[in-house]
Amino acid sequence: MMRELFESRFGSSQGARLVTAPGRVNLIGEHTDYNLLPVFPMALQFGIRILFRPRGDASVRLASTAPGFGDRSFELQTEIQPYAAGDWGNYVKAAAQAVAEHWNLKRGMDAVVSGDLPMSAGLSSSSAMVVASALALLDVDRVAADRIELAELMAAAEHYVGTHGGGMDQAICLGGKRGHAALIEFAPLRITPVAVPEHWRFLVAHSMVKANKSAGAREHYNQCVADCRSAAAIMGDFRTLVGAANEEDVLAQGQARLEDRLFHRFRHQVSEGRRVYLARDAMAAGDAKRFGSLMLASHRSMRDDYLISCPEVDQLVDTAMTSGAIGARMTGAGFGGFVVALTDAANVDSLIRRLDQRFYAARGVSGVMAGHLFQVEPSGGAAVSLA
Ligand code: NG1
Repeated sequence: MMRELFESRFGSSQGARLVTAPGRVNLIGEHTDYNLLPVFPMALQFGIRILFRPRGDASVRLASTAPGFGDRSFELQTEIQPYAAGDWGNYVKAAAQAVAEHWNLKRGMDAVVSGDLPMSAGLSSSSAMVVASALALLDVDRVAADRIELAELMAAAEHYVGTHGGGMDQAICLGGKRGHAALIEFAPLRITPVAVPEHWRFLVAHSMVKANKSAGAREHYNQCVADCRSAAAIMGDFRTLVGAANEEDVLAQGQARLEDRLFHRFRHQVSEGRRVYLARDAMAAGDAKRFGSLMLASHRSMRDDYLISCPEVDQLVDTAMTSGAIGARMTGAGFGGFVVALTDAANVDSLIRRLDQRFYAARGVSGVMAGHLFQVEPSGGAAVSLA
């Protein structure tokens, strides 16, 4: 399908190359990355693929296999004007502008973009697109970029689309390791793989509420970032506070000094930052029960303190728990999107069946058939290969 589309638009695909960039599921540590607090995601077996062939000039010509994603074309340069907000081509432009500026790249490409990742659902389709585009353009000019440097650059580059996000998605997309989750810490960026125990299984289930980050959810997201900046201006660096010996003292000080809304934002940050390290330890020790209870505590914190959940997501988390999950929580930016649930190999089929019966059947769909409910596997990071 990609090759046919390529040939119909751009002629022969001989010598074309393929870049694959995975989406991710964040296991714990939500909305913490933009405060430079740690996160704990894993790369997925699904993602974005770009079939590309270098051009002799600076044009970037794009086609997509996704219905409704029309062709796009622009020139590679250090100041690229964005398309209208929400346009898919902006994710390619975001990467193009950054790599053109940083590595002084001047050669464009013909490219077909394809993906098997649900969009706008908290599985990071956007960053997979940005990272894939950057790797393709770097490959065109045979630049071998350092992955940590590229992850940091792409995190900043994605602000081009209007979301003031942190650096989790680009880091795990570039630094994922098969069979592993990763503890990601920031400033400086560090990616530490942690093996997922062999019998642990993660499922993702969509709430059927679309979290459209290019529209209304973007303002909510940016508001969270702005609130944290305000809280940090009063309380100081969150990293120091998460590392402080006595969490209760830190929270009592926060309560005394912050107005109510900021205090709730602050409490989520401080407690979530700690939970990430505790969850890393639980996974390293193979303690699924502990990991699951940290996931649940994270969900409550997002629901009650950070106010980024919604009734459908809460119901899905509850349904997962009453259907045999060891832990469950919303994952990603929130305001809808996916829930991630932990179970073990012996129970994965019954959890899928029950979620289908108890959550999706009531909404008139089969979660599995509709692509709302599936198992995710810890996968490797983005790569370029011969097509
Ligand atoms: P998703 O779930 O892909 O919208 C966003 C941010 C992350 C992080 C999470 C919440 C971007 C590109 N991604 O991810 O940095 O803050 O929300 O934990 O903005």
